[in-house]
Amino acid sequence: ADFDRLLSAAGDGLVVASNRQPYRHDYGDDGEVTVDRPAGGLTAGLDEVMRRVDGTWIAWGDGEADAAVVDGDDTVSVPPEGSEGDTDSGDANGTYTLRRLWLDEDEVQGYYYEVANQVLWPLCHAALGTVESCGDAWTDYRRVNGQFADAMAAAAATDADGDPLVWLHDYHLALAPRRLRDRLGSDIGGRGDGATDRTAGADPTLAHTWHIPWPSWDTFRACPNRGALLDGLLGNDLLVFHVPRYCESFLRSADRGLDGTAVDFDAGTVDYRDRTTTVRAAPMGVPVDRIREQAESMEATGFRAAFRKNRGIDRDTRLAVGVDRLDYTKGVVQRLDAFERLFAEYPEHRGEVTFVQVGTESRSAIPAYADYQDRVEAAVDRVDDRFATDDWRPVVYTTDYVSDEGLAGLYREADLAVVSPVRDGMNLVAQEYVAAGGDDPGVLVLSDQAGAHDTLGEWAVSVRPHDTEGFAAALDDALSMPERERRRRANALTDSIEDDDLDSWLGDVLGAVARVASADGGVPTR
Ligand code: GDG
Repeated sequence: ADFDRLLSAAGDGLVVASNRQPYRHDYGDDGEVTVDRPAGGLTAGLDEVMRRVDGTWIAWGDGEADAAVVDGDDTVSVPPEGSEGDTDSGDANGTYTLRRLWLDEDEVQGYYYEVANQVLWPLCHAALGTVESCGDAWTDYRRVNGQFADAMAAAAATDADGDPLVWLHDYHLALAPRRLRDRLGSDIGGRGDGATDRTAGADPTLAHTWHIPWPSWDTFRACPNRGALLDGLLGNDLLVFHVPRYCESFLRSADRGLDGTAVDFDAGTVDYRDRTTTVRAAPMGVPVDRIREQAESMEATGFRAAFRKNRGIDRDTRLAVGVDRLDYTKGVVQRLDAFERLFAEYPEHRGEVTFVQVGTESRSAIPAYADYQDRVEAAVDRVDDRFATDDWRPVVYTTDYVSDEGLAGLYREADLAVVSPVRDGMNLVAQEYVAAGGDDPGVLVLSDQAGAHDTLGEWAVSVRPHDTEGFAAALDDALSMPERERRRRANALTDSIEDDDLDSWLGDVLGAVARVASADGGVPTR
């Protein structure tokens, strides 16, 4: 995609805001700086875009309050100086500014753990029984969103030759767009000298991608802060979800949940205060070429052999694989129930196939997550106790971190991937599995509750995660699928993820931004 052209159509500068930072800098006792490279996927993709346009990325400086004390600065240039070996000079053409917000413990608790992850996350995944009452935490969420807005306003001012593009990410920042609009129209920073901020003349385009589902209105109306959330998000010019279903739910919520909105369902727009917000779907993709290279690397090949050896998995045993953050939305417990049913009802698979679950620890400070980890372990033990023999294990479960190459190798080694969330905005693992496939591709088993099902469902084996019996039958089908059929589906899946890869998604979002910006809030053509 021609990002440079799209970006110049969209504006002159690019400011990205996300909860997670793309790089972590750690400062050793000897003063040496070490840098964690961005993980794969979106962060790495955006990092490349940022290098091309010399923009500013604003994020929570997670985990390094000490660094702020050490160097007294919250802004670094990426790639930073003094990080020998960590900058990949091959593609590190260009630098950008990483501006970190240092949050105190109470803010992290209220903004991140309570509102973002115990209210908005379960609400948007329709897990109302898991939503906690947020009380004072709402104040922290509002304050941190205000801090993001201040930082965005300052960054937009630096880039303000024309009208910059501000691109926000996700449910941590729902109030920030409105706060930023408020800043832009007034004197910020409490200078009290009556001078308006330099950004007051600029009219940045605000785009926001929401990476998780938007729930139905009937679910969303359970949220006591629903009006404030909608008011916040309608500060954007463009709001992007993964699939049209979420756009429709958002439009319905905007129609029913906030006074003063005028919603055009056909055009996908909301008029509110003196602004039009355009709501669009753009299904996120994965960096297919990069994953394919990783799957073919020496490291991947080595990992595959070592994994079987270390975990006692016979060379002839077929593998099914699941890869998830340990989150109650991911359906890992239901998946283990389905494997238990498979081995009980279809005994011919005993001794023939092992299910490997990679479970990455996540948000463990939240009780619902700690409980979930226990439930997953209990289910693994139960299936193992029931079916394991001296030379075969039905389930291999690991919480060890696996490198990107190792993961790509594991995908290629597996005869099936089982992606069965009970609800999931998109799910990138489904696409990564297809991207890593080689000459002898496997079968994708995919929940109809994942956004990815809207784009890949036709060629996957579909499951409903709570229908244990149907799920077990689907696993049996997938394991017994004739080679011709398997290849036919794999080819179609591959075509789909190649057409809609990460670059194409970035291009789609930037293209939608350009149309919104050029129509000056009018209705874009798509
Ligand atoms: C949110 C939405 C949406 C996991 N374990 C390891 C590892 N991973 C990587 C996977 C994949 C990523 O983590 C997980 O992405 P998902 O899309 O499955 O899920 P969320 O984290 O919930 O992300 C989701 C996404 O945002 C993007 O918009 O698709 O719906 O919930 O990339 O590969 N990677 C490595 N080692 C591991 O052990 N290297």
